[in-house]
Amino acid sequence: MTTNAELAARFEEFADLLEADDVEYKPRAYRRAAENILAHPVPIAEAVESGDEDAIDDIEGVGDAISSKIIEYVETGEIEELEELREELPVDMADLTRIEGVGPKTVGTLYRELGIETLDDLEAAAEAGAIREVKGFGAKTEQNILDNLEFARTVGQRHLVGEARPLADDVLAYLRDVEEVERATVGGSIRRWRETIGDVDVLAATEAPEAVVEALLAWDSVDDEIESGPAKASVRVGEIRVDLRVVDPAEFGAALQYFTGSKDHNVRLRNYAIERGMKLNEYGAFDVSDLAAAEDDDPTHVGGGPRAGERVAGETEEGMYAALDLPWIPPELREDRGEIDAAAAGELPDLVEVEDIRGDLHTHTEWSDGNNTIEEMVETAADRGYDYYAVADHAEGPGVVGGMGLSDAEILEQVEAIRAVDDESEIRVYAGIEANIDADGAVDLGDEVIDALDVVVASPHSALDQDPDSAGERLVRAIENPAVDILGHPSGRLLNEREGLAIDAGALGEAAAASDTALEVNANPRRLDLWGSAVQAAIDEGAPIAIDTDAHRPATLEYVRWGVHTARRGWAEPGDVVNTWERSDLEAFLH
Ligand code: DGT
Ligand code: CA
Ligand code: CA
Ligand code: ZN
Repeated sequence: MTTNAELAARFEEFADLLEADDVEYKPRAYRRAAENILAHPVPIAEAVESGDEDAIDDIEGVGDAISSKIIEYVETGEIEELEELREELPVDMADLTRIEGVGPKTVGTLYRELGIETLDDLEAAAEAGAIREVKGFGAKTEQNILDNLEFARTVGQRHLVGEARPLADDVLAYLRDVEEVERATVGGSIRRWRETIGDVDVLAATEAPEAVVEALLAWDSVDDEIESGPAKASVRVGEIRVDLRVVDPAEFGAALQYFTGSKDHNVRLRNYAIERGMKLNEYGAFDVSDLAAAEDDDPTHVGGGPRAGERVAGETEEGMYAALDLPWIPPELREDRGEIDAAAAGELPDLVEVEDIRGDLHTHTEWSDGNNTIEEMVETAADRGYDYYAVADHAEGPGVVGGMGLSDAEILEQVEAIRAVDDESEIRVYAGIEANIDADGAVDLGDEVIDALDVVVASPHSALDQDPDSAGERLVRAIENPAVDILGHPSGRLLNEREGLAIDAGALGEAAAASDTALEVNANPRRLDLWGSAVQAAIDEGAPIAIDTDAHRPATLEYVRWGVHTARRGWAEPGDVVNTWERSDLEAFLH
C-alpha cells in the first residue's frame, strides 16, 4: 500500500517542478499538503481504498484538486500531470537543489537557458563561466555553486529520519500483520535515531523465513526489488532502501544487538566481551573461557565456528548485555561515546521521553510566517496535553524576509493578543518572540518589548557561513544577553542543504550554564539542531536544553518526537530539559 511518506514526496516533487516553471501559489499549497500528509497519523491510502473520500478532504490543506491526485496516485501509481512535468523538466532536482542558494526556480532557469540536468552539468557550466552570463545570475552565484558542489555530492545519499522513520513504521506495521512473523523491529541507524539514515534495517523473527521474505516482496509499497535470498531481502520504497533480515527466534536478540550498531559500539562491546572470556556475534553470546575443554566433550563445538562455545544468550537483547553483566543500553546511546563504561558503572542516564514534555517554547503563527492563528495553535497544544505553550513569531532583523518579521510595535500588539488567548485557554500561553542574532551577536529588541515578553528565543538566521571563531563569539554573546532565554537552532544548519555555523558545543554549553540560557534542540526534522554529540557536550558543561518544534502549523507540533530522540542521543535526562519542568520551575528559569 502507498505510504503517507511516499505521497508526501510526490507532492513535494510536484511543488518543486511547478516552482521551476514559475507557477505561483500552487507550490506552496502542495508543500503544505505534503507536510500534512506526512504528519497524518493513519495511512491515507486506506481511506482511498475504502472509498472514504471525506477522510481525505478532512486532511488540512487538502482540497478537491489535491485529493483527486491522491486517489489517482494510490489507484494507478502515477499522477499524470506530474509525469508530464517530469518530462518537461528532466533534471536531478534533489541533487541540484541540495546546493545552498539553488532552489527549484534556479534549476528551472538553468535548464531552460543552459540545458543543465545534473550536478556534473552544473559544475561544467560554472567552471566555463557560463552561469554568470545568464540573466539574474552573477559571478558570485557562480562561485557559490562551485564552493558548495562538494557538500551537495557527499550528502546526497542520506535520508532525513523524519522521512525514513514513518516508512520504517509502515514496514513494521505491515510485517507484524504477517502470520509467520513472531517479532519485527528496526535496527541500524534508524533504531539509534540518527538524524540522517543511509538505509532502513528491519529484523524479523520467524520459523518460516521464506514466507516472510516473500511477504515483504509482495508489499504494495515496494517499488523495486534490489536483491533477495532465503532469509533476507532488500527493496526500494520510493527513494529509500529497506534491508530485511529474517532470523530464528532463538537468535533474534543477538541479531538485533548486532544489526543495531553502531559499528563502533559493537567493536567496543565485543572487545569488552573478549576481556571477560565471552564472544558476541549475531547468533548469540558465547562463553569461550573454557572453549578447549568444551570442544573435547561436545562434537558440535568442533571447528570454532560462529556458534562455538557455550551459548549463554541470544533470544533477547537484554540477555546479550546481561551476559556481560551490563544493563540494556538504549539504542540512542550506542555511538561509542562512553555508554559501555557508564553501563558498567551503573551510571546510564535516565533518558527524557516524549511523555515528559510539558510544553513547546518555540512556535509560530500567521502573525509571522506560520500558517495558523494563535488560537488554533494553542488549541492543538492543549489537545496534546501540554501545560504551557509559547508563541514565538519572528521579529524583524537580519536573515528574516522583509515584512515577515514583527516590528517592536507589532510585537507589543501581539503580546496583547496572546494574553487574550491565554485568558480563555486552559493551558498557560506565554508571549514569546524569535529574535535574530546579527553577525556580531547582537539581538535587536527594545527594552519595552523585552519587559512585555515572557520568552525570548534568539536564533541565527544570517551570516551562517562565518568562520568558527566569529561564530563562537557571536553565539556566546547572544547566550550571555540577559534578555535571551533560549538559543534557537544554534548552528542554523539544514540537513542535506547547508552546513550552518561551525560550533563548539562545549563552549556554548559552558556559557549557557553560567548565564541560565537554554540551548535548543530544534525538532524540525530538517534541522535537528543541536544534535546528539553536541547536546552531550553541552549537558556535560551543565547547560539546560529546550526541545522545541518550531512548528508553523498544528500538525508539526508532532515534530517533538524527533527532538526528544535527538536529545536522547545527547544523553539528556528530564532534569536537563527545561520544558519537561513544572510550570513554576520553568517560570523561575524564564525570569
Ligand atoms: P546507515 O544505514 O548508514 O544510516 O547506518 P547503519 O548504522 O544503519 O549501518 P548499516 O545499514 O550499514 O548496517 C546496520 C548495522 O549492522 C550497523 O549499525 C552495525 C551492523 N554492521 C553492519 N556491517 C557491519 C560491520 O562490518 N561490522 C560490524 N561490527 N557491524 C556491522
Ligand atoms: Ca541502515
Ligand atoms: Ca543496511
Ligand atoms: Zn528560526
